[in-house]
Amino acid sequence: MPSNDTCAPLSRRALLGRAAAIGGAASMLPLLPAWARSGTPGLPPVAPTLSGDHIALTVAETPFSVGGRTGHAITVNGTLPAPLLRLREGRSVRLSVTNRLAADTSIHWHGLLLPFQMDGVPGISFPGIRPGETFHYEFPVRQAGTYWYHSHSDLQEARGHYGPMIIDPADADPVAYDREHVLVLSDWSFLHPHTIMRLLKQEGGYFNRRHLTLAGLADHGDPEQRIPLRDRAMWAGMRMDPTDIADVTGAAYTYLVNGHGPEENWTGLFRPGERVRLRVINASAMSVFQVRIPGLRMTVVNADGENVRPVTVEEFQISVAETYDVIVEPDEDSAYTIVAESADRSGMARGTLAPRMGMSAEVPPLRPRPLLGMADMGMAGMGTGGMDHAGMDHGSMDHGSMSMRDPANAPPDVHVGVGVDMIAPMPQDRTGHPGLGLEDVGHRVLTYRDLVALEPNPDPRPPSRTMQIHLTGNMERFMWSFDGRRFSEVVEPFRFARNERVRVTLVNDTMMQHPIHLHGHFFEVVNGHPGRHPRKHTVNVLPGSTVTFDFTADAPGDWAFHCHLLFHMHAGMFNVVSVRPLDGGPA
Ligand SMILES: [Cu+2]
Repeated sequence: MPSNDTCAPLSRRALLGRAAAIGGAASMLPLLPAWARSGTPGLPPVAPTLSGDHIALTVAETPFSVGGRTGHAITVNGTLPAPLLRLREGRSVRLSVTNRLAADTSIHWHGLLLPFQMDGVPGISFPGIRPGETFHYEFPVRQAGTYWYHSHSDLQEARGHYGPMIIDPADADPVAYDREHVLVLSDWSFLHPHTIMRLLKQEGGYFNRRHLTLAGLADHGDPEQRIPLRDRAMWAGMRMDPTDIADVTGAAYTYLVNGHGPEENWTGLFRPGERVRLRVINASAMSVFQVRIPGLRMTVVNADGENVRPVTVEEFQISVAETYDVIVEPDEDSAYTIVAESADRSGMARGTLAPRMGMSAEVPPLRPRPLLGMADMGMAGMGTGGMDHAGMDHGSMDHGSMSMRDPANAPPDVHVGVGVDMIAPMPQDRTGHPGLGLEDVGHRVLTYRDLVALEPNPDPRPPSRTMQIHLTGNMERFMWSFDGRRFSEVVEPFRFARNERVRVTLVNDTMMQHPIHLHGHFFEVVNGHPGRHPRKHTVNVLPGSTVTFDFTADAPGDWAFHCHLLFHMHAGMFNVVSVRPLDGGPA
Protein backbone atom coordinates (compact mmCIF):
# COMPACT_ATOMS: atom_id res chain seq x y z
CA MET A 1 0.00 0.00 0.00
CA PRO A 2 2.38 2.72 -1.12
CA SER A 3 1.34 6.20 -0.20
CA ASN A 4 1.42 9.37 -2.11
CA ASP A 5 -1.64 10.90 -0.54
CA THR A 6 0.37 12.33 2.30
CA CYS A 7 3.01 14.95 2.23
CA ALA A 8 5.83 12.97 3.72
CA PRO A 9 8.93 14.15 1.96
CA LEU A 10 7.38 16.64 -0.40
CA SER A 11 7.43 20.35 0.16
CA ARG A 12 5.47 20.73 3.32
CA ARG A 13 5.25 24.49 3.14
CA ALA A 14 3.20 24.17 0.00
CA LEU A 15 0.73 22.03 1.86
CA LEU A 16 0.41 24.19 4.93
CA GLY A 17 -2.37 26.21 3.44
CA ARG A 18 -5.35 23.92 3.81
CA ALA A 19 -6.62 25.05 0.43
CA ALA A 20 -3.71 23.46 -1.37
CA ALA A 21 -5.02 20.31 -2.95
CA ILE A 22 -2.69 17.35 -2.48
CA GLY A 23 -2.46 16.67 -6.18
CA GLY A 24 -1.90 20.29 -7.00
CA ALA A 25 0.94 20.65 -4.56
CA ALA A 26 2.54 17.44 -5.69
CA SER A 27 2.46 18.42 -9.32
CA MET A 28 4.53 21.49 -8.56
CA LEU A 29 7.36 19.39 -7.22
CA PRO A 30 9.58 16.69 -8.61
CA LEU A 31 8.08 13.38 -7.60
CA LEU A 32 11.26 11.67 -6.59
CA PRO A 33 11.00 8.12 -5.39
CA ALA A 34 11.66 7.76 -1.68
CA TRP A 35 15.13 6.30 -2.11
CA ALA A 36 16.26 9.38 -4.01
CA ARG A 37 15.40 11.65 -1.12
CA SER A 38 16.95 9.56 1.61
CA GLY A 39 18.74 6.30 1.89
CA THR A 40 22.14 4.79 2.03
CA PRO A 41 24.56 4.86 -0.88
CA GLY A 42 25.08 1.39 -2.27
CA LEU A 43 22.30 -0.29 -0.29
CA PRO A 44 18.79 -1.11 -1.43
CA PRO A 45 16.16 1.26 -0.10
CA VAL A 46 14.12 -0.12 2.79
CA ALA A 47 11.91 2.67 4.00
CA PRO A 48 8.36 1.94 2.93
CA THR A 49 5.48 4.15 4.03
CA LEU A 50 2.01 2.79 4.66
CA SER A 51 -1.09 4.92 5.03
CA GLY A 52 -4.83 4.83 4.58
CA ASP A 53 -7.65 3.51 6.73
CA HIS A 54 -6.70 -0.16 6.55
CA ILE A 55 -3.10 -1.25 6.95
CA ALA A 56 -1.82 -4.83 6.89
CA LEU A 57 1.30 -5.76 8.83
CA THR A 58 3.05 -9.12 9.00
CA VAL A 59 5.49 -10.00 11.75
CA ALA A 60 8.13 -12.56 10.78
CA GLU A 61 11.71 -13.58 11.32
CA THR A 62 14.03 -12.46 8.53
CA PRO A 63 17.77 -11.96 8.05
CA PHE A 64 19.19 -8.56 8.93
CA SER A 65 22.63 -7.30 7.93
CA VAL A 66 24.75 -4.56 9.39
CA GLY A 67 28.49 -3.98 9.36
CA GLY A 68 29.06 -6.90 7.00
CA ARG A 69 27.45 -9.47 9.30
CA THR A 70 24.01 -11.02 9.07
CA GLY A 71 21.79 -12.06 11.96
CA HIS A 72 18.21 -13.03 12.65
CA ALA A 73 15.79 -10.18 13.15
CA ILE A 74 12.10 -9.95 13.91
CA THR A 75 10.70 -7.64 11.29
CA VAL A 76 7.38 -6.17 10.17
CA ASN A 77 6.65 -6.58 6.45
CA GLY A 78 10.26 -7.68 6.10
CA THR A 79 11.97 -4.46 7.18
CA LEU A 80 13.94 -3.16 10.16
CA PRO A 81 12.77 -0.64 11.28
CA ALA A 82 9.19 -1.60 10.46
CA PRO A 83 7.39 0.49 7.82
CA LEU A 84 6.59 4.13 8.49
CA LEU A 85 2.90 4.38 9.29
CA ARG A 86 1.39 7.68 8.24
CA LEU A 87 -2.00 8.31 9.81
CA ARG A 88 -4.24 11.34 9.96
CA GLU A 89 -5.84 12.87 13.03
CA GLY A 90 -9.62 12.61 13.05
CA ARG A 91 -9.75 9.41 10.99
CA SER A 92 -10.22 5.87 12.20
CA VAL A 93 -7.71 3.20 11.36
CA ARG A 94 -7.78 -0.58 11.14
CA LEU A 95 -4.40 -2.28 11.49
CA SER A 96 -4.42 -6.00 10.80
CA VAL A 97 -1.37 -7.70 12.28
CA THR A 98 -0.55 -11.24 11.15
CA ASN A 99 1.89 -13.31 13.16
CA ARG A 100 4.27 -15.49 11.11
CA LEU A 101 6.56 -16.21 14.08
CA ALA A 102 6.69 -19.48 15.98
CA ALA A 103 5.91 -17.54 19.17
CA ASP A 104 3.21 -15.09 20.27
CA THR A 105 3.62 -11.50 19.23
CA SER A 106 1.92 -8.14 19.72
CA ILE A 107 2.12 -4.50 18.66
CA HIS A 108 1.84 -1.64 21.12
CA TRP A 109 1.14 1.81 19.62
CA HIS A 110 3.49 3.87 21.74
CA GLY A 111 2.05 7.18 22.94
CA LEU A 112 -1.39 6.72 21.39
CA LEU A 113 -4.61 7.57 23.19
CA LEU A 114 -6.91 4.66 22.43
CA PRO A 115 -9.29 2.15 24.04
CA PHE A 116 -7.21 -0.06 26.33
CA GLN A 117 -8.26 -3.24 24.48
CA MET A 118 -6.30 -1.87 21.48
CA ASP A 119 -3.14 -0.99 23.43
CA GLY A 120 -1.45 -4.27 22.60
CA VAL A 121 0.09 -5.48 25.88
CA PRO A 122 -0.34 -9.25 26.27
CA GLY A 123 -1.83 -10.20 29.61
CA ILE A 124 -2.90 -6.65 30.39
CA SER A 125 -5.05 -5.36 27.57
CA PHE A 126 -5.43 -8.35 25.23
CA PRO A 127 -4.28 -12.00 25.00
CA GLY A 128 -1.56 -11.43 22.41
CA ILE A 129 -1.43 -12.73 18.83
CA ARG A 130 -0.83 -16.48 18.47
CA PRO A 131 1.31 -17.93 15.67
CA GLY A 132 -0.59 -17.92 12.38
CA GLU A 133 -3.29 -15.60 13.68
CA THR A 134 -4.29 -12.07 12.69
CA PHE A 135 -5.43 -9.45 15.17
CA HIS A 136 -7.32 -6.39 13.99
CA TYR A 137 -6.57 -3.23 15.89
CA GLU A 138 -9.23 -0.56 15.32
CA PHE A 139 -9.35 2.85 16.91
CA PRO A 140 -10.05 6.51 16.19
CA VAL A 141 -6.94 8.65 15.76
CA ARG A 142 -7.31 11.41 18.34
CA GLN A 143 -3.94 13.17 18.17
CA ALA A 144 -1.13 14.24 15.86
CA GLY A 145 2.65 14.08 16.02
CA THR A 146 5.60 11.72 15.99
CA TYR A 147 5.13 8.29 17.57
CA TRP A 148 6.30 4.75 17.11
CA TYR A 149 5.17 1.16 17.60
CA HIS A 150 6.81 -1.99 18.86
CA SER A 151 6.31 -5.49 20.18
CA HIS A 152 5.32 -5.88 23.81
CA SER A 153 5.99 -9.64 23.76
CA ASP A 154 9.03 -11.21 25.39
CA LEU A 155 12.23 -9.48 24.18
CA GLN A 156 11.18 -9.16 20.51
CA GLU A 157 11.70 -5.42 20.50
CA ALA A 158 15.45 -5.97 20.95
CA ARG A 159 15.46 -8.05 17.76
CA GLY A 160 14.08 -5.33 15.51
CA HIS A 161 10.31 -5.32 16.04
CA TYR A 162 9.72 -1.54 16.04
CA GLY A 163 8.83 1.17 13.58
CA PRO A 164 7.92 4.86 13.25
CA MET A 165 4.42 6.30 13.13
CA ILE A 166 3.55 9.85 12.11
CA ILE A 167 0.12 11.35 12.51
CA ASP A 168 -0.59 14.42 10.43
CA PRO A 169 -2.74 17.03 12.16
CA ALA A 170 -6.35 17.53 11.14
CA ASP A 171 -5.72 21.27 11.03
CA ALA A 172 -2.70 23.29 9.97
CA ASP A 173 0.56 22.34 11.63
CA PRO A 174 1.92 25.25 13.70
CA VAL A 175 5.43 24.24 12.60
CA ALA A 176 6.46 25.46 9.16
CA TYR A 177 8.93 23.34 7.25
CA ASP A 178 9.87 22.44 3.70
CA ARG A 179 10.95 18.85 4.11
CA GLU A 180 11.15 16.23 6.77
CA HIS A 181 13.12 13.14 7.64
CA VAL A 182 12.33 10.47 10.19
CA LEU A 183 15.32 9.29 12.24
CA VAL A 184 14.72 6.04 14.05
CA LEU A 185 17.62 5.54 16.46
CA SER A 186 18.09 2.04 17.81
CA ASP A 187 20.54 -0.56 19.04
CA TRP A 188 21.26 -3.92 17.47
CA SER A 189 23.17 -6.88 18.86
CA PHE A 190 24.19 -10.13 17.26
CA LEU A 191 23.83 -11.62 20.75
CA HIS A 192 20.35 -12.99 21.35
CA PRO A 193 18.54 -10.82 23.94
CA HIS A 194 18.03 -13.87 26.16
CA THR A 195 21.82 -14.28 26.18
CA ILE A 196 22.27 -10.61 27.08
CA MET A 197 19.75 -11.00 29.89
CA ARG A 198 21.54 -14.09 31.21
CA LEU A 199 24.90 -12.30 31.18
CA LEU A 200 23.42 -9.30 33.01
CA LYS A 201 21.90 -11.63 35.60
CA GLN A 202 25.28 -13.25 36.15
CA GLU A 203 26.98 -9.90 36.59
CA GLY A 204 25.12 -6.59 36.51
CA GLY A 205 28.07 -4.73 35.03
CA TYR A 206 29.03 -7.40 32.52
CA PHE A 207 29.09 -5.24 29.39
CA ASN A 208 30.28 -2.18 31.24
CA ARG A 209 33.37 -3.91 32.60
CA ARG A 210 34.00 -5.69 29.35
CA HIS A 211 34.03 -2.34 27.65
CA LEU A 212 36.83 -1.12 29.89
CA THR A 213 39.15 -3.63 28.31
CA LEU A 214 38.34 -2.66 24.74
CA ALA A 215 41.36 -1.48 22.84
CA GLY A 216 41.14 2.08 21.67
CA LEU A 217 39.42 3.48 24.69
CA ALA A 218 42.69 4.93 25.90
CA ASP A 219 42.77 7.07 22.76
CA HIS A 220 40.21 9.36 24.29
CA GLY A 221 41.15 8.84 27.90
CA ASP A 222 40.33 5.93 30.13
CA PRO A 223 38.00 7.47 32.71
CA GLU A 224 39.29 5.09 35.37
CA GLN A 225 42.57 6.93 35.22
CA ARG A 226 40.87 10.19 36.15
CA ILE A 227 39.74 8.77 39.48
CA PRO A 228 42.17 9.07 42.39
CA LEU A 229 43.20 5.78 43.93
CA ARG A 230 41.48 6.45 47.23
CA ASP A 231 38.18 7.26 45.47
CA ARG A 232 38.48 4.07 43.52
CA ALA A 233 38.72 2.20 46.80
CA MET A 234 35.63 4.03 48.01
CA TRP A 235 33.65 3.09 44.90
CA ALA A 236 34.80 -0.49 45.29
CA GLY A 237 33.78 -0.42 48.96
CA MET A 238 30.28 0.61 47.91
CA ARG A 239 30.30 -2.13 45.26
CA MET A 240 29.67 0.54 42.63
CA ASP A 241 31.33 1.69 39.48
CA PRO A 242 31.43 5.40 38.61
CA THR A 243 31.39 4.60 34.90
CA ASP A 244 28.27 2.47 35.20
CA ILE A 245 26.07 4.50 32.86
CA ALA A 246 24.60 1.80 30.61
CA ASP A 247 23.89 -1.88 31.26
CA VAL A 248 24.51 -2.90 27.66
CA THR A 249 27.18 -0.98 25.77
CA GLY A 250 28.92 -0.67 22.43
CA ALA A 251 30.70 -3.88 23.39
CA ALA A 252 27.48 -5.64 22.35
CA TYR A 253 25.64 -3.05 20.29
CA THR A 254 25.81 -1.50 16.86
CA TYR A 255 23.87 1.76 17.00
CA LEU A 256 21.55 2.35 14.06
CA VAL A 257 19.94 5.22 12.16
CA ASN A 258 16.92 3.89 10.27
CA GLY A 259 18.39 0.40 10.44
CA HIS A 260 21.83 1.41 9.16
CA GLY A 261 25.13 1.19 11.02
CA PRO A 262 27.62 4.06 11.28
CA GLU A 263 29.66 3.02 8.24
CA GLU A 264 26.57 2.61 6.09
CA ASN A 265 25.85 6.29 6.68
CA TRP A 266 22.11 6.77 6.25
CA THR A 267 21.69 10.05 4.37
CA GLY A 268 18.80 12.50 4.26
CA LEU A 269 18.76 15.05 1.47
CA PHE A 270 18.03 18.77 1.60
CA ARG A 271 18.31 21.82 -0.63
CA PRO A 272 20.36 24.60 0.94
CA GLY A 273 18.09 27.13 2.64
CA GLU A 274 15.28 24.71 3.36
CA ARG A 275 13.76 24.29 6.80
CA VAL A 276 14.12 20.57 7.49
CA ARG A 277 12.07 18.85 10.18
CA LEU A 278 13.80 15.89 11.77
CA ARG A 279 11.51 13.55 13.65
CA VAL A 280 13.84 11.74 16.03
CA ILE A 281 12.59 8.56 17.71
CA ASN A 282 14.64 6.57 20.19
CA ALA A 283 13.44 3.02 19.49
CA SER A 284 16.34 1.40 21.35
CA ALA A 285 15.98 -1.46 23.72
CA MET A 286 18.56 -0.10 26.17
CA SER A 287 20.40 2.95 24.77
CA VAL A 288 20.00 6.60 25.74
CA PHE A 289 21.39 8.86 22.99
CA GLN A 290 22.91 12.33 23.00
CA VAL A 291 22.21 13.94 19.64
CA ARG A 292 23.98 16.79 17.87
CA ILE A 293 24.69 17.93 14.32
CA PRO A 294 28.00 19.82 14.34
CA GLY A 295 27.58 23.06 12.42
CA LEU A 296 23.81 23.20 12.80
CA ARG A 297 21.61 24.52 15.57
CA MET A 298 18.47 22.55 16.24
CA THR A 299 15.16 24.12 17.21
CA VAL A 300 13.08 21.70 19.27
CA VAL A 301 9.41 22.08 18.33
CA ASN A 302 7.80 18.87 19.58
CA ALA A 303 8.41 16.37 22.36
CA ASP A 304 6.67 12.99 22.60
CA GLY A 305 4.22 14.07 19.90
CA GLU A 306 3.16 17.29 21.64
CA ASN A 307 4.12 20.71 20.31
CA VAL A 308 6.36 22.84 22.50
CA ARG A 309 7.49 26.44 22.28
CA PRO A 310 10.46 26.45 19.92
CA VAL A 311 13.74 26.27 21.81
CA THR A 312 17.07 26.32 20.04
CA VAL A 313 19.87 24.08 21.27
CA GLU A 314 23.02 22.47 19.97
CA GLU A 315 22.46 19.10 21.59
CA PHE A 316 19.75 17.09 23.30
CA GLN A 317 19.57 13.84 25.19
CA ILE A 318 16.82 11.48 24.05
CA SER A 319 16.03 8.65 26.39
CA VAL A 320 14.63 5.33 25.31
CA ALA A 321 11.10 5.66 23.89
CA GLU A 322 11.08 9.46 23.77
CA THR A 323 10.64 11.45 20.55
CA TYR A 324 11.84 14.95 19.67
CA ASP A 325 11.12 16.91 16.51
CA VAL A 326 13.69 19.53 15.62
CA ILE A 327 14.00 22.05 12.79
CA VAL A 328 17.38 22.59 11.17
CA GLU A 329 18.21 25.07 8.41
CA PRO A 330 21.32 23.97 6.56
CA ASP A 331 22.11 26.78 4.15
CA GLU A 332 25.37 25.61 2.64
CA ASP A 333 26.00 23.15 -0.16
CA SER A 334 27.77 20.79 2.20
CA ALA A 335 27.18 17.73 4.31
CA TYR A 336 26.49 17.59 8.05
CA THR A 337 26.99 14.61 10.33
CA ILE A 338 24.16 13.53 12.59
CA VAL A 339 25.89 12.28 15.74
CA ALA A 340 23.91 10.22 18.26
CA GLU A 341 26.33 9.06 20.93
CA SER A 342 25.15 6.47 23.40
CA ALA A 343 25.08 8.16 26.82
CA ASP A 344 27.96 6.01 28.08
CA ARG A 345 29.96 7.09 24.99
CA SER A 346 30.71 3.52 24.01
CA GLY A 347 29.54 4.04 20.45
CA MET A 348 27.39 6.16 18.19
CA ALA A 349 24.66 6.05 15.66
CA ARG A 350 25.64 8.20 12.71
CA GLY A 351 23.89 9.60 9.70
CA THR A 352 24.32 12.51 7.30
CA LEU A 353 22.30 15.41 6.00
CA ALA A 354 23.51 16.37 2.55
CA PRO A 355 22.46 18.08 -0.69
CA ARG A 356 23.41 14.94 -2.65
CA MET A 357 23.81 11.22 -2.02
CA GLY A 358 27.33 10.04 -1.34
CA MET A 359 28.50 13.15 0.50
CA SER A 360 29.78 13.00 4.05
CA ALA A 361 31.22 15.26 6.71
CA GLU A 362 33.77 14.73 9.45
CA VAL A 363 32.66 12.32 12.15
CA PRO A 364 33.83 13.56 15.56
CA PRO A 365 35.44 11.03 17.89
CA LEU A 366 33.53 9.71 20.86
CA ARG A 367 33.83 12.04 23.82
CA PRO A 368 35.28 10.79 27.14
CA ARG A 369 32.95 8.72 29.22
CA PRO A 370 31.17 10.64 31.97
CA LEU A 371 31.63 9.71 35.60
CA LEU A 372 28.85 9.34 38.10
CA GLY A 373 29.05 11.68 41.07
CA MET A 374 27.45 12.37 44.41
CA ALA A 375 24.25 13.78 42.88
CA ASP A 376 23.80 10.54 40.96
CA MET A 377 23.78 8.77 44.31
CA GLY A 378 20.99 10.99 45.51
CA MET A 379 23.29 13.10 47.65
CA ALA A 380 22.39 16.67 46.97
CA GLY A 381 24.72 19.60 46.69
CA MET A 382 27.84 17.54 46.39
CA GLY A 383 28.63 18.11 42.77
CA THR A 384 27.34 16.43 39.67
CA GLY A 385 30.36 15.35 37.67
CA GLY A 386 33.12 13.47 39.40
CA MET A 387 33.72 13.61 43.11
CA ASP A 388 33.49 16.81 45.11
CA HIS A 389 36.21 16.45 47.68
CA ALA A 390 35.49 19.58 49.70
CA GLY A 391 33.75 18.74 52.92
CA MET A 392 33.28 15.08 52.22
CA ASP A 393 34.27 12.56 54.82
CA HIS A 394 35.23 9.52 52.82
CA GLY A 395 35.44 7.44 55.96
CA SER A 396 31.72 7.77 56.54
CA MET A 397 30.65 7.06 52.98
CA ASP A 398 29.70 3.49 53.59
CA HIS A 399 27.51 3.89 56.61
CA GLY A 400 25.26 6.39 58.28
CA SER A 401 22.27 8.24 56.92
CA MET A 402 24.11 9.54 53.85
CA SER A 403 24.82 6.06 52.55
CA MET A 404 22.85 4.58 49.68
CA ARG A 405 23.29 1.29 51.48
CA ASP A 406 21.29 2.30 54.54
CA PRO A 407 17.84 0.68 54.45
CA ALA A 408 16.74 3.12 57.16
CA ASN A 409 16.49 5.71 54.39
CA ALA A 410 13.66 3.74 52.78
CA PRO A 411 10.14 5.07 53.29
CA PRO A 412 7.71 2.62 54.91
CA ASP A 413 5.88 1.76 51.68
CA VAL A 414 9.06 0.54 49.99
CA HIS A 415 9.79 -3.12 50.47
CA VAL A 416 13.51 -3.48 51.23
CA GLY A 417 14.50 -7.02 50.41
CA VAL A 418 17.15 -8.66 48.29
CA GLY A 419 15.88 -6.74 45.28
CA VAL A 420 16.88 -3.36 46.71
CA ASP A 421 20.53 -2.48 47.30
CA MET A 422 20.32 1.31 47.01
CA ILE A 423 18.13 4.01 48.55
CA ALA A 424 18.96 7.57 47.57
CA PRO A 425 19.31 9.53 50.83
CA MET A 426 18.51 12.98 49.38
CA PRO A 427 17.06 12.65 45.88
CA GLN A 428 16.68 15.98 44.08
CA ASP A 429 14.64 17.34 41.20
CA ARG A 430 17.15 17.41 38.34
CA THR A 431 14.83 18.36 35.48
CA GLY A 432 17.20 21.27 34.82
CA HIS A 433 20.05 18.84 34.18
CA PRO A 434 21.02 18.21 30.55
CA GLY A 435 22.00 14.56 30.97
CA LEU A 436 24.99 12.61 32.22
CA GLY A 437 28.22 14.00 30.83
CA LEU A 438 26.56 17.01 29.20
CA GLU A 439 27.06 19.57 31.99
CA ASP A 440 30.28 21.03 30.62
CA VAL A 441 30.23 20.43 26.88
CA GLY A 442 30.44 24.16 26.13
CA HIS A 443 27.26 24.54 24.15
CA ARG A 444 23.55 24.72 24.86
CA VAL A 445 21.94 21.38 25.67
CA LEU A 446 18.20 20.88 26.08
CA THR A 447 16.85 20.18 29.57
CA TYR A 448 13.31 19.25 30.60
CA ARG A 449 12.94 22.73 32.11
CA ASP A 450 13.30 24.21 28.61
CA LEU A 451 10.12 22.48 27.48
CA VAL A 452 6.98 24.62 27.52
CA ALA A 453 3.74 23.29 26.05
CA LEU A 454 2.58 25.30 23.04
CA GLU A 455 -1.05 24.94 24.11
CA PRO A 456 -2.34 25.42 27.67
CA ASN A 457 -2.66 22.16 29.61
CA PRO A 458 -6.15 20.77 29.13
CA ASP A 459 -6.98 20.01 32.79
CA PRO A 460 -6.39 23.07 35.01
CA ARG A 461 -7.58 21.40 38.23
CA PRO A 462 -5.02 21.17 41.02
CA PRO A 463 -4.20 17.59 42.05
CA SER A 464 -6.47 16.20 44.75
CA ARG A 465 -3.96 13.57 45.80
CA THR A 466 -0.20 13.05 45.75
CA MET A 467 1.69 9.81 45.57
CA GLN A 468 5.29 8.62 45.36
CA ILE A 469 6.63 5.74 43.33
CA HIS A 470 10.17 4.62 44.07
CA LEU A 471 12.32 3.25 41.26
CA THR A 472 14.34 0.54 42.95
CA GLY A 473 16.85 -2.14 42.10
CA ASN A 474 19.73 -4.37 42.95
CA MET A 475 22.41 -3.61 40.42
CA GLU A 476 24.59 -6.68 41.04
CA ARG A 477 21.70 -9.11 40.73
CA PHE A 478 20.09 -7.15 37.90
CA MET A 479 16.80 -6.94 39.77
CA TRP A 480 14.58 -3.91 39.00
CA SER A 481 11.29 -2.93 40.57
CA PHE A 482 8.86 -0.24 41.71
CA ASP A 483 8.76 0.32 45.48
CA GLY A 484 10.99 -2.72 45.96
CA ARG A 485 8.47 -5.12 44.42
CA ARG A 486 8.98 -6.81 41.08
CA PHE A 487 5.94 -7.32 38.83
CA SER A 488 6.32 -11.09 39.15
CA GLU A 489 5.72 -10.75 42.91
CA VAL A 490 1.99 -10.21 42.32
CA VAL A 491 1.99 -6.55 43.18
CA GLU A 492 -1.08 -4.42 43.62
CA PRO A 493 -1.77 -2.17 40.63
CA PHE A 494 -1.56 1.59 40.96
CA ARG A 495 -5.25 2.49 41.28
CA PHE A 496 -6.84 5.72 40.08
CA ALA A 497 -10.41 6.95 40.08
CA ARG A 498 -11.57 7.88 36.63
CA ASN A 499 -10.84 11.55 35.89
CA GLU A 500 -8.95 11.86 39.16
CA ARG A 501 -6.19 14.46 39.10
CA VAL A 502 -3.05 13.18 40.85
CA ARG A 503 0.47 14.50 41.37
CA VAL A 504 2.94 11.62 41.10
CA THR A 505 6.58 11.87 42.15
CA LEU A 506 8.97 9.29 40.78
CA VAL A 507 11.93 8.81 43.14
CA ASN A 508 14.93 7.16 41.55
CA ASP A 509 16.75 5.35 44.33
CA THR A 510 19.20 3.79 41.89
CA MET A 511 22.34 5.00 40.16
CA MET A 512 20.97 4.35 36.69
CA GLN A 513 18.57 6.47 34.67
CA HIS A 514 15.13 5.04 33.97
CA PRO A 515 12.80 6.20 31.17
CA ILE A 516 9.37 5.65 32.73
CA HIS A 517 6.47 5.18 30.31
CA LEU A 518 2.72 5.30 30.97
CA HIS A 519 0.40 3.79 28.38
CA GLY A 520 -2.78 5.42 27.15
CA HIS A 521 -2.24 8.85 28.71
CA PHE A 522 -0.12 11.92 28.67
CA PHE A 523 1.12 13.38 31.93
CA GLU A 524 2.44 16.88 32.53
CA VAL A 525 6.02 17.05 33.74
CA VAL A 526 6.15 19.59 36.59
CA ASN A 527 9.05 21.73 35.45
CA GLY A 528 8.25 25.28 36.56
CA HIS A 529 5.88 26.28 33.76
CA PRO A 530 2.50 25.75 35.44
CA GLY A 531 -0.39 25.70 33.01
CA ARG A 532 2.02 24.86 30.22
CA HIS A 533 3.90 21.90 31.60
CA PRO A 534 5.16 19.70 28.76
CA ARG A 535 2.87 16.73 28.14
CA LYS A 536 4.79 13.49 27.74
CA HIS A 537 4.26 9.74 27.61
CA THR A 538 7.79 8.90 28.74
CA VAL A 539 10.01 10.71 31.20
CA ASN A 540 13.66 10.02 31.92
CA VAL A 541 14.50 9.98 35.62
CA LEU A 542 18.18 10.65 36.20
CA PRO A 543 20.10 8.66 38.85
CA GLY A 544 19.38 9.73 42.42
CA SER A 545 16.75 12.21 41.25
CA THR A 546 13.02 12.82 41.28
CA VAL A 547 10.58 13.75 38.55
CA THR A 548 7.08 14.96 39.38
CA PHE A 549 4.17 14.84 36.97
CA ASP A 550 0.50 15.74 37.13
CA PHE A 551 -1.80 13.17 35.70
CA THR A 552 -5.50 13.06 34.83
CA ALA A 553 -6.73 9.47 34.81
CA ASP A 554 -9.11 10.07 31.93
CA ALA A 555 -8.75 6.73 30.13
CA PRO A 556 -10.62 3.88 31.81
CA GLY A 557 -8.97 0.48 31.74
CA ASP A 558 -5.77 -1.29 32.68
CA TRP A 559 -2.59 0.26 31.37
CA ALA A 560 1.04 -0.79 31.45
CA PHE A 561 3.38 1.46 33.41
CA HIS A 562 7.05 0.57 33.20
CA CYS A 563 10.67 1.42 32.67
CA HIS A 564 11.30 1.46 28.92
CA LEU A 565 14.77 -0.05 29.25
CA LEU A 566 13.65 -3.41 27.91
CA PHE A 567 15.74 -5.52 30.26
CA HIS A 568 14.68 -3.46 33.29
CA MET A 569 11.05 -4.00 32.37
CA HIS A 570 11.71 -7.67 31.83
CA ALA A 571 13.45 -7.90 35.22
CA GLY A 572 10.42 -6.47 37.01
CA MET A 573 10.24 -2.67 36.76
CA PHE A 574 6.67 -2.88 35.53
CA ASN A 575 3.19 -2.51 36.97
CA VAL A 576 -0.39 -1.85 35.96
CA VAL A 577 -2.17 1.49 36.23
CA SER A 578 -5.82 0.69 36.79
CA VAL A 579 -8.38 3.41 36.03
CA ARG A 580 -11.97 2.76 37.16
CA PRO A 581 -14.90 2.80 36.59
CA LEU A 582 -14.86 1.48 33.07
CA ASP A 583 -17.35 2.69 30.49
CA GLY A 584 -20.87 1.50 31.17
CA GLY A 585 -20.98 1.02 34.88
CA PRO A 586 -19.19 0.65 38.18
CA ALA A 587 -16.21 -1.66 38.66
CU1 LIG B 1 14.93 1.14 34.21
